[in-house]
Amino acid sequence: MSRVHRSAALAAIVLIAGGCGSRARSGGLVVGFSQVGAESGWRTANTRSIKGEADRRGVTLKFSDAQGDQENQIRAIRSFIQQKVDVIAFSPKTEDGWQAVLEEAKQAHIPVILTDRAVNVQDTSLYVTFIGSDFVEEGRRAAACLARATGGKARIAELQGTPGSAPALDRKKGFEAALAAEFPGLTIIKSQSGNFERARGKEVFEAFLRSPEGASITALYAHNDDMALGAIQAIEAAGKKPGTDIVIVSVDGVHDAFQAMLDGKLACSVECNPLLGPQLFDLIERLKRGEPVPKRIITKEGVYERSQVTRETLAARQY
Ligand code: GZL
Repeated sequence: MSRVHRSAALAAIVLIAGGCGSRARSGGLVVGFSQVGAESGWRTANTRSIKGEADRRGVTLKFSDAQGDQENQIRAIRSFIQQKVDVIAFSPKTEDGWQAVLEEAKQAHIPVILTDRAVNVQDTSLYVTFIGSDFVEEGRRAAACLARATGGKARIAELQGTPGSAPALDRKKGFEAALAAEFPGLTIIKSQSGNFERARGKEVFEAFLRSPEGASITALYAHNDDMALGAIQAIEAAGKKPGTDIVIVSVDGVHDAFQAMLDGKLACSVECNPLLGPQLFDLIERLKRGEPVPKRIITKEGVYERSQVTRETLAARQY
C-alpha cells in the first residue's frame, strides 16, 4: 500500500476509531515532529524523551528544531505533509497562527497530535488530541506554594514565559486567579517576559532590581526554572540572598532547580513533566491499531518543595 493510501487508512482509522475498528496497519511508522527550539532545560529533556522513545520503538522520526520561530514550525509541518508522513506531532510555540497549516494536514489525511502546548483554533477536528500539562493549575499551585513560603504576604516580581504561548498565558491566569480568590496579601508589582530563557531571566530581573520598585520586591514568581535560575544570579550579584531576601517559586522541576532548592535559594518548583515521549508513541500506536483516543490527555504532576529535596532525590532526577 502506498504511503498516501496508508496515511489515508490511518486517518480513516482515526475517524472511525469508535466504530467497528479497522484492522490496524502493520509495519513501521514515519512520524514528523516539529519542536519549538532548545530554550530551556525542560525543552532539552522533552526532545530527548521524544527522540529516545521513537528510537526504542523503531519509529522513523523526522525531527525539526524551529529555533523558537513559528514560521520554521509551519515550514516543517508543510514539509512533513509533502513527505506524506503517517502522523505529525508538534509543540506549538504560541497558541495562534496554526489554522491554515492544520487545514492542509487535514486535506492530506495526516493526523496531527499536539504535545506540550495547545493551539487556538475553532475547529478542533484539525488535531486528534492534545497531550500536555494543565498550566492554569500549575499557576494556582505556584501561588499556593508562594503563600506558604511567605506567610501569605509578598510584593512579587513575575517573569513570564514566551509571549502568546499557552504556558505563559495560563500560568499567569492560574496564579492571578489564586491571588484574587485566596491570597490578598500577595501582590504582583512587576511583570515582564523572560521568554523561558535563563539569560533573559537574569537581564529582566536585573532591570527589576534597578527599577524604583526594586528595593521593595520580596518574592519572585518565574514561569519556568531557567528564568528563576537567571534571576538568582542577578539577585546574588546585587548582594541579596535568594530564598531569604527574595522568596522564589518557579515551574518545571528540572535538575538545576532541585540543586537550587537544596541550596536554599528556591522555595519550590511546580512539576511540569517533559517526558512525553512514551505517552506520545503509545497514542500513535493506538491510532495505528484503530483504537479511540481522548481529545485531551493531561499529564499527572505535583509540586516539589524545598523541604523534600535531599542529595538522594537530586541524584535520582531523570532530568
Ligand atoms: C511547558 C513548556 C515550557 C516549559 C519551559 O509545557 O512548554 O516551555 O515550562 C519551556 O521550560 O521552555
